[in-house]
Amino acid sequence: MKLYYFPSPNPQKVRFALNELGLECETVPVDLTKREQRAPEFLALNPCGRVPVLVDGDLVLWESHAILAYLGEKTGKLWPSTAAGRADALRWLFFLTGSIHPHATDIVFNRIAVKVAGGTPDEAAIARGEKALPAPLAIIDAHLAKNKWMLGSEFSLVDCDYGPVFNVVDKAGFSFADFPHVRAYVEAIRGRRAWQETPKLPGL
Ligand SMILES: N[C@@H](CCC(=O)N[C@@H](CS)C(=O)NCC(=O)O)C(=O)O
Repeated sequence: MKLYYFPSPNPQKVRFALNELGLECETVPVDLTKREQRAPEFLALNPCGRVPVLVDGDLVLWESHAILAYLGEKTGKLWPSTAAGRADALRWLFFLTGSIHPHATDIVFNRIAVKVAGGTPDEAAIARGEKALPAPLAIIDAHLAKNKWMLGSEFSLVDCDYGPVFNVVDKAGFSFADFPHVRAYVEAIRGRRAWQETPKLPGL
């Protein structure tokens, strides 16, 4: 397998998952600061011009959540074995996409990505993100009050999804003071060797 990678949250989800699963995978760097994601060869793999992209034989797959689901189905590890369990996993992946990512991105993009890639922070977007993120985070906090990991007592690929996002939201200065279970979860993610071995940008 090959993973087209930059050390930002969406590709980190996949690298973290590959590390947890112990799968061999070549990393192909795509430097977003040099706009390598817009190169014609890369756009031929992902017309959206975004990382991650996983290539496994004839399969060329983009969208981090599809890749996580694929790795779970392919290996049968860190992924539920029942239809109801898999639906639960997908529910949390969709929840991250639809209800958390837009607000997290407003904060993280404007506090971190613009510094890395060059640009001017949109302060109104940061304020919007800070206002909107607490509602979905409260749902996750209540869930984590009763569950050690996103799918219950066992670590799963869904945690490979949430971990990198909450890590960078924290690094972007969003306060988890009102979300103690999310706070503890971020520290538990950071304690995992597979996460420690996932490449990161300096200070993130
Ligand atoms: N929904 C996509 C989002 C991928 C994404 O936004 N990746 C960012 C890095 S974290 C990227 O490649 N940005 C480059 C760009 O938008 O030009 C996924 O989950 O894979």
